[in-house]
Amino acid sequence: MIKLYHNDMSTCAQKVRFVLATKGLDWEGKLLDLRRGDQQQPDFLKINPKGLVPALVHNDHVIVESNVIVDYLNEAFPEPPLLPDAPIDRAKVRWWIKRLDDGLHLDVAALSFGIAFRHQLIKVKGSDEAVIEHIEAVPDPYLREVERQVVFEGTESPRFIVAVKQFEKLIKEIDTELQTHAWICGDQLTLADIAFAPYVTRLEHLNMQGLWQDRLKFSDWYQRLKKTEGYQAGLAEWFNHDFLALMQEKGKEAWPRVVEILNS
Ligand SMILES: N[C@@H](CCC(=O)N[C@@H](CS)C(=O)NCC(=O)O)C(=O)O
Repeated sequence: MIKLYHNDMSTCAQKVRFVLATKGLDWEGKLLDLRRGDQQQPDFLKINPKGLVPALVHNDHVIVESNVIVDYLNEAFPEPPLLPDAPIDRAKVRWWIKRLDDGLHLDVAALSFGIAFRHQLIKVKGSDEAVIEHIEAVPDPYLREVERQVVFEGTESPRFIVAVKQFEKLIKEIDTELQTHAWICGDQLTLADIAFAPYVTRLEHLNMQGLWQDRLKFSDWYQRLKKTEGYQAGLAEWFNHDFLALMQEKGKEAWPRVVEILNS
């Protein structure tokens, strides 16, 4: 039995659900409300001391870190393969995915909180003191620091500016790859495409699709990705419409500031 501790809109959980669906696996889910702080409760901290979703339990083994989880699923359930055959091509996939852990994941948190989730957190918690208490309780020091910076300073935060620039660069690089092959690492859909799908989706939800309006190969890749069964079952079916409405509204307000950053 596979059990997944997850959240409907978490990018890392979306990635894992995309893989589970692509492999046609049955799984049982435990949904955590991240604004309420379910991930900071003692029972969950026993599963993932970092207080982060997703966490996967398979045959009584706990596996955390979404990129480790998808690699594990690909090895434990080989069909269809989501890594290429040649070692050099597998290395390329891993290099792309590593970039998420090297910074892009925190960049998307900076964008999401800086534009939209800050408003949700302030509303749910009711006071600045309660927001600070929530942030101070985030066990992961890197995420805690990002939240601390962007929740109060929003799109003016230096951390937000870095994140916009990093995604502009990433989209250009993926578009360059796609000039010569259909998917990021060749002519086969791999874990690299799946890993980036939730991040591009988050940008779209935050009304930042202008970042790729002139990047035709990138736009085409994203449209093809969205049509896959894995995307539909792993992402689209879980979209939380309250979150989408908030992200759209706040994303539209923030777009002029994003353009200002891109032109600076
Ligand atoms: N490196 C981790 C990152 C996981 C992560 O940051 N999860 C977020 C949701 S996408 C979370 O649980 N956040 C909890 C919080 O904001 O307190 C992974 O790839 O699994």
